[in-house]
Amino acid sequence: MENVFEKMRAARLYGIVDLGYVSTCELVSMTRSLCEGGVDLLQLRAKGHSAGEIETFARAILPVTRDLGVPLVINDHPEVASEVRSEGVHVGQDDEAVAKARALVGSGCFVGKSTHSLAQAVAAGEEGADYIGFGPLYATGTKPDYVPIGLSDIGEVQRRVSVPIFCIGGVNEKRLEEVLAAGARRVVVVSAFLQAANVAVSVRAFKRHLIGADC
Ligand code: TZP
Ligand code: MG
Repeated sequence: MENVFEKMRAARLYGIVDLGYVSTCELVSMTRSLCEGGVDLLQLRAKGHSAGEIETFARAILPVTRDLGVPLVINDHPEVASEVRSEGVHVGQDDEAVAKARALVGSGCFVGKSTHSLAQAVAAGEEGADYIGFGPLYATGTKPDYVPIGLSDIGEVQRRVSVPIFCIGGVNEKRLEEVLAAGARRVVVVSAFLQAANVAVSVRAFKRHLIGADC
């Protein structure tokens, strides 16, 4: 894959194959649908599964993500990212610090961090994250214990944080217009894609809307 850091920086649409919504039997086909639909980055999120299981899942989907040229990001587990040589790893506020994750994955793997407020976003930028997730913007069943932060800080985060900012949490095609109007440029979508009747069609339509907003 060409320079994965450049691919990550160019990414606008970040999908997550989340085992809260997808059975292990569907993992590979769902990965294919998301990638064929047009996600620019794909995260493997498997809460409640062991590192060994996540490594197995990652090895199952890597041939698909590589074939379709989509960087794969492993959530929560830098040691798994290192083992399978994924293109990226993602850590949360309660996971390894960015420097520790980077030491585990090496310099060829980008490191993203979840943030849930303007202060956390600024701190993650200073900590050296290669990108940040910012949200949840809206209440979401994918992260039910988190208070939504709304749209009002998106513009300020864009001004104060220089790394790519992926807005996340309850984003769907109906809300896309207002998320973009609030200043977002990059978004993450989980349940709206994973619960769609036709995943690839849904991703393709969303991407057209997202990119079309540039014109
Ligand atoms: N981090 C902040 S919100 C969220 C994560 C992982 C879940 C986003 O999922 P959805 O289904 O797109 O609201
Ligand atoms: Mg985490």
